[in-house]
Amino acid sequence: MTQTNPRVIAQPTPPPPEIEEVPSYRMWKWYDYFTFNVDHKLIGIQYIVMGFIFYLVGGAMAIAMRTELRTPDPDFVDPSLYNALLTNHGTVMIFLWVIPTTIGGFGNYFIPLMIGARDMAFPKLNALAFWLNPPAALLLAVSFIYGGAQAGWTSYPPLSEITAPQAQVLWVAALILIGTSSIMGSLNFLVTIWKMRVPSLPLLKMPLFCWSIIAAAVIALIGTPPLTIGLLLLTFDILFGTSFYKPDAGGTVVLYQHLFWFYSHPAVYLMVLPVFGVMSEVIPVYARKPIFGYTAIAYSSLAISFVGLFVWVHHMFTSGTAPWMRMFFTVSTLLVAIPTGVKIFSWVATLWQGKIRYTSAMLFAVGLLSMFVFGGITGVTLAAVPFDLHVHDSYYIVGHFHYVLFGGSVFGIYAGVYHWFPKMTGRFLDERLGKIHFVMTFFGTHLTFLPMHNLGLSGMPRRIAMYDPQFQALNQLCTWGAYLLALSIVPFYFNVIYSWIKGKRSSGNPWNALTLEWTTDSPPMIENWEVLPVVTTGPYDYGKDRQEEVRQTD
Ligand code: HEM
Ligand SMILES: [Cu+2]
Repeated sequence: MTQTNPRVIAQPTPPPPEIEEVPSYRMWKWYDYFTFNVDHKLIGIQYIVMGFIFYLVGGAMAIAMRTELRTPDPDFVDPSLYNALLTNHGTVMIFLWVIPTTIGGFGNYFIPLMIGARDMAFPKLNALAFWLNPPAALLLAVSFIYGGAQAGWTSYPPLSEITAPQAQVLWVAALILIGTSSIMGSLNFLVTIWKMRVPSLPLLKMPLFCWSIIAAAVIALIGTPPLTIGLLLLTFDILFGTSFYKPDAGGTVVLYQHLFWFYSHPAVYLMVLPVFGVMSEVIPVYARKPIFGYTAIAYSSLAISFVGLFVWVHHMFTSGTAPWMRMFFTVSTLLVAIPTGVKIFSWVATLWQGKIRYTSAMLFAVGLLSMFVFGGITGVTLAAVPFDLHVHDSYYIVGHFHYVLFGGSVFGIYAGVYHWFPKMTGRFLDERLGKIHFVMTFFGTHLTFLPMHNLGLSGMPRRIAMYDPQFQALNQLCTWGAYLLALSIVPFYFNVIYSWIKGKRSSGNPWNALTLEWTTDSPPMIENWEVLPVVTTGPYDYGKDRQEEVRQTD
């Protein structure tokens, strides 16, 4: 096992030499990935591969919607199929692509490696949590036999109680399975990080990715149960004739909105916090500089998850919410911008005067920075009640959340894959294809989602398959952008599959990085280390003249 010599770290790292040696230790076979296996690395790969399959499914639904929206009339799919595509596009992209890939995938693969552990605290629970997802996906697929859930990914009653009830109940069952998986995973992460760090790794020396996973796990643990209750009450209304959400029988639809958004707004932080963690792992490595404001970044993750639990009513400013409540949630929503800003400025300060190497991972990280600032600023505009009343349920909203979800989470996932692929597979991705992928994705994202803001400001509502002809030109621009995004994944998926089999072999630490996952081989042996490491340096001490180095003891 090669140990990195930190003294050479100050210079931009030359491309790693070609290595020929094939790892001699036992490794999982391809068929192991289809089994109930408790190894955290294998489970991590199961989540990532599942995520990238559902990215294709959610993306195909998006392309079908955009093809429909090329013209003002419903001439590609009929309106009820459009409703089903819309509902399941949002559901699949959030619950079967971004959340499982970031937390389930990167979290499972790298948390134990980053803290010097051989596995997660509860390996069997870990495997079970993964295997709750494929049946959930199956339920969503079966729901299309009944026309598919039709009421949007928010599934507000009364619409969700009167349209496609069988499909709606299957949709609910799928979300409850995924929610249970998320609760199990969060418990596992918190106990693992708290109890299984090597003794030489205090909390405030952990890689920042660990802090982002802690923050995300807390959100999932607090937010998921209310969502589950809200969905169960919806099912009771549909199946057993109760009236929790039936105003004419004493119920109230606003109750559902509160239970739904108490989870679903913090859920957006479930989707960005892990990629914020990826940002803090990627930027110092390719800027060759210590991260700026380690402690501030660590605590800002916790601050985002704490304040983020008190903003959900900003989705309900048009639901007859009392003025005092609007005011409270306007202020709390604006407050979230502060810890987010702390991260953004710290990353910019880290880049400042760095010896930056624009690898594909770094390009996506810097791309995320610009996309997220844009999406974040439009988010701040929506916290202002007078403005929100005008653009609520318009394409301005659709443009806003795609900048933070696509420009944020998806860009972050790409950065993580380019950065960690050599560690997970022992081979490099092709950087030329990576750069082509980045350019197509960067311009495709702007072309697809920027015009949506204008459409919304001009009054185009969301969730409709037919619209006023005045909106056609900008819709066509969005559709061409979506086609470019669809095309952009070709060099990426080809690169991943080809490189996984035939890519240049990587050493244990091709980027000369300092966090613990890079002290293992690539890919790591099943037990991760022969002997557990002892940490003697900070995770991002690049450029610092350091005598110490990571050494082995038993
Ligand atoms: C691949 C590129 C994507 C394209 C072209 C795309 C396109 C769209 C369009 C056109 C709509 C609005 C449909 C309407 O209101 O009538 C929509 C809705 C939505 N999208 Fe995407 N999207 C993409 C990626 C994503 C990603 C990565 C996420 C999340 C992680 C996401 C989450 C959502 C959600 C939650 C909705 C709202 C669904 C609803 O109204 O119930 N999308 N998307
Ligand atoms: Cu929100």
